[in-house]
Amino acid sequence: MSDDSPTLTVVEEIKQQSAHLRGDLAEQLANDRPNVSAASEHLMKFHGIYAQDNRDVRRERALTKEDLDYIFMIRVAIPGGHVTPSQWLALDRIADDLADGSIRLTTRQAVQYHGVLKGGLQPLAKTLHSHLMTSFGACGDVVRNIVTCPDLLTNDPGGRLFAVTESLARAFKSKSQAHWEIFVNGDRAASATFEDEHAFYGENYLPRKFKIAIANPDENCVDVFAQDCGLIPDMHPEVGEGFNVVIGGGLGRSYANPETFARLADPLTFVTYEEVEGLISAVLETYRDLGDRTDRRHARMKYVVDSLGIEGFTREVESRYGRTLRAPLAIARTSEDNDHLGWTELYDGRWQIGVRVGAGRVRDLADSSLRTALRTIAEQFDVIFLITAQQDILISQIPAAEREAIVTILREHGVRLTEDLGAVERNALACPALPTCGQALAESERRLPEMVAGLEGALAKHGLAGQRLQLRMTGCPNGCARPAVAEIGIVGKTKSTYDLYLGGGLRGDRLATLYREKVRFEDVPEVLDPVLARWKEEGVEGESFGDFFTRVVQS
Ligand code: SRM
Ligand code: SF4
Repeated sequence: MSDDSPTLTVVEEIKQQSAHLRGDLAEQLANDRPNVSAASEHLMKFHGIYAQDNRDVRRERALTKEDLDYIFMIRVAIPGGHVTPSQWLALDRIADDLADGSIRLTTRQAVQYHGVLKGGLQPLAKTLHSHLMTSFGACGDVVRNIVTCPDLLTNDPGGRLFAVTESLARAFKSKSQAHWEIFVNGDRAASATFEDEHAFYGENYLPRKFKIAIANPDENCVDVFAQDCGLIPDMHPEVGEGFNVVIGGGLGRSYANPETFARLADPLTFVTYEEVEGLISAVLETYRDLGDRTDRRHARMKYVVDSLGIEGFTREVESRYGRTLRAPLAIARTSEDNDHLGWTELYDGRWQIGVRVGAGRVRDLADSSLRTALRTIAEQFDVIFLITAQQDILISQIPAAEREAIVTILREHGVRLTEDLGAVERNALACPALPTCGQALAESERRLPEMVAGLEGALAKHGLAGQRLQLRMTGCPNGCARPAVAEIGIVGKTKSTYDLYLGGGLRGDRLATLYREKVRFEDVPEVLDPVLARWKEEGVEGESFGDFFTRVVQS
């Protein structure tokens, strides 16, 4: 390497020297220690596993000079969030047998387990594998779980978009056999197809994660403009059915690095169904070649798009794609997002019920046993489960005659249905944050109910009870619950304070702006009070909070 070669990050070296994601993971898993080496921690992410520790006991353990309480988080990639009843039953059993008793639905339609011990990682991977699921590629510098609007999966007579979701997930899964060898089979013999493992990702994989979502053209429940690559189905007057492709979105920011920012995706091109995989390959190659491998905080594709501009980025994609990109169609302004909660009749006369899951945490509590209710439904009915990008669950393909029985099970287990939900509660999102997330600066999921109650109280005070108000809360500016595009985004700054972002919108096509810094958790409703009062007084009929804030307060 010449002297002026850029210094690559440590993670780049670890990837390169890992023999396609193997490293010394097998030895690390086999030893008696409760944790793994730092290099293995990085490699494990590609296998969908995060090394964590229970942060609630960090301090007391430090005082008594005990080791950290090491635990692992495993994320299961579930393309489109589509789960069969037998898969759900397997996921349910894992929660008790190997994790902390909960199934955590994520904002990208995946499932996470928390509190897994090192000895449980291989059994967990084996169980997933035997039910045709995997955590491989759910994290790491690869294409992440493909998100798809549930309506495109269950309300589509041809099942074409389900096929696209699955084929993109397959096409961009790393070909490395490492996960099979180390976690599933336990057999460390070198793969017979070692050469093939270089396919597509090469030795260094991508500079960072890459996110794809397929949106409903009529609404934006998947937050398509927050993705590295978004696909919006449309009909081209000359080439027929296909997708408008938007690229370069991403919401993460870092307080320590002012060069980081949230960005909405730009339109790139229109492709047919047959062309979509080739086009995404060219985009990924462009990113693979041009992404910043010297600073992981500045390595997402949005920074490449931003620095080249959309024209420059287009030329780079064209040179790898081997042809000129077709111009994108004008993207219709979608209506507000659909949370898919409550009952929907499907095209074939069957039904779907969407059930709210507070912060995506499926578990049994004293007053509501959602986990048991879903398990009972999975045992008794031939339905499909769909995890949404709002951390909720849909029970789909229900014959009309079984609707009542399913509602009875939900009610008997104390599950609150759509009609029981408060207006803020219904759509509020929160990331896991403490005690598991190593990056959390403040609480999120655990204090969401208090924040919801505070905001519902503030709405009621102004005679706005029942008005929709979209709240998203995170424990740090990485933005895992997508607060950067929310009407109200509450973002952890210090242990007890949050930055308030206002004015995103229900169509997900506008970034929220910083309204107040370092607000104490308890003070959030009070700080919002004057803006809510103005919304009541000056808002026009039917105007959402985000639209009002942008039109009146921010201007
Ligand atoms: Fe995220 C890192 C949880 C969706 C931006 N995210 C993390 C980690 C793994 C923390 C870590 O690096 O140590 C969190 C695990 C905590 C825990 O204890 O479980 C975590 N992210 C989540 C989930 C579970 C939040 C949720 O409430 O559901 C979501 C899992 C998605 C999935 O199934 O794949 C999740 N994360 C998102 C999203 C939203 C999205 O993708 O639609 C974003 C913003 C969009 C984006 O990527 O720009 C997001 N997560 C981040 C970032 C910032 C990345 C960046 O560009 O700087 C990090 C930090 C990082 O990667 O270094 C991060
Ligand atoms: Fe952790 Fe921050 Fe993501 Fe919340 S937003 S899960 S605190 S990384």
